[in-house]
Amino acid sequence: MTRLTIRGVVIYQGFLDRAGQETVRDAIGDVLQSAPLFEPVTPRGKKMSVRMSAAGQYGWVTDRKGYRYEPQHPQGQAWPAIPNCLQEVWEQVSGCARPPECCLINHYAAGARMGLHQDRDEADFTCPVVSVSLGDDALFRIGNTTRGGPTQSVWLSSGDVAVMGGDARLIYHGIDRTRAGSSTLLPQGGRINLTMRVVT
Ligand code: MD6
Ligand code: FE
Repeated sequence: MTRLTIRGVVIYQGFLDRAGQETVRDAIGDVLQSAPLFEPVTPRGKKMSVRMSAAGQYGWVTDRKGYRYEPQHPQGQAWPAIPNCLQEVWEQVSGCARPPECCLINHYAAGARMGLHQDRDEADFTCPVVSVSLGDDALFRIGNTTRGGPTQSVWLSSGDVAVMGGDARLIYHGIDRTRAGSSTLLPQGGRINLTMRVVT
């Protein structure tokens, strides 16, 4: 495992070995059986290129009504619990005494991307956001705590964990592109990114 810090974002490359990645992949497969991926729409009505779902007490959703956390899937059911294997990752890297209340699931098919954004819909910024990457490699762009200015990019691979906390908690970041076919973890290909957060 290699640990690097870019602009305060701590990246553990190879945090999960193949068996650990398979455990998380299978647990998320179970979550998606009861909370299927959906196509989020921005408040301005633009379809996002990722599909989303969530686990935990809250899921992050977006539609014409805005960005927010909701205790239920758009179909009306409660979100499934956050799998233990992911809670363990949180305990190992977050340095936060509180457990995660949301594990957001982002699925990237070939060509999907995520524009530069801040994660700022949570009430308590003293807890970090912890991300786990599965499947295809993705080019992660890290900017500044205000919009604009220079950015730095790093490839995230399957099994990598990124922690955005402290002074980096509100940094702008996004995914420019993925490398289709770079991983054999997901049978249908693509990439899954899991981000755990304390919401309240
Ligand atoms: C992604 N990640 O890797 C998008 N947010 O697909 C995020 O938006 C993110 O990696 C907060 C903290 C870490 C992240
Ligand atoms: Fe984010």
